Amino acid sequence: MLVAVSQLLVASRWLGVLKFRNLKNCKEYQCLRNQQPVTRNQHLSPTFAAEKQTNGTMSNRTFTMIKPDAFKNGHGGAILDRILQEGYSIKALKMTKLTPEKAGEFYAIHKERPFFGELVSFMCEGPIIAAILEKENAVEDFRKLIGATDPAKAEANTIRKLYAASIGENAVHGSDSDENAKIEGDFMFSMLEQFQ
Ligand code: RTP
Ligand code: MG
Repeated sequence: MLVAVSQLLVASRWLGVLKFRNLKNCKEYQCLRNQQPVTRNQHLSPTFAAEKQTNGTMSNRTFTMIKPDAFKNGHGGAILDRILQEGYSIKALKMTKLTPEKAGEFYAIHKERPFFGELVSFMCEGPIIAAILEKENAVEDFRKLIGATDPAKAEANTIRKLYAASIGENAVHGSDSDENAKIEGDFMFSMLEQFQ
């Protein structure tokens, strides 16, 4: 009896040392169960979250997708390679395929535009590669790196100039603000898939 009690005490001490947590109380677990993205700040310590806010915007991260045209034409590897060469580090990465619902939600800002239907069906045509990228001044620099929406107007050596065929099928997406970079990254990646 005494032996059993002492074993129980030892086991409970180890559980304490290992900081076992009840999975159901874990935000990441609840987020995955509910299939809802959780904003990064919900996971930050209060001090760190405050620092991020007082620093103003989180200008060191952007979100990108290598669109179905570039993927289908075999440019995914070259585009990722170029992104790394330009000094971005990858903080989240996945190959996936959008549903019309998800593509429509992602580009909801354009829902009144005449090209919306075409855009949604193009984005669901095949696999995409989604990524969160980090570098100083990431959003603005990445927009320069991809070039103008219409590849015919894009500067030489930009990703769209090199790999895109038309204004509709233009190889890559890049977030247009720090705020949208965070929203889009959280839309595509759970917190468990985003790295520091
Ligand atoms: P993105 O959001 O994909 O990075 O592109 P963007 O900011 O350069 O351009 P945006 O105005 O946000 O348009 C979103 C995407 O819609 C398609 N589009 N088609 N047919 C057209 O006139 C037209 N205009 C835009 C493109 O795929 C564009 O990237
Ligand atoms: Mg845009």
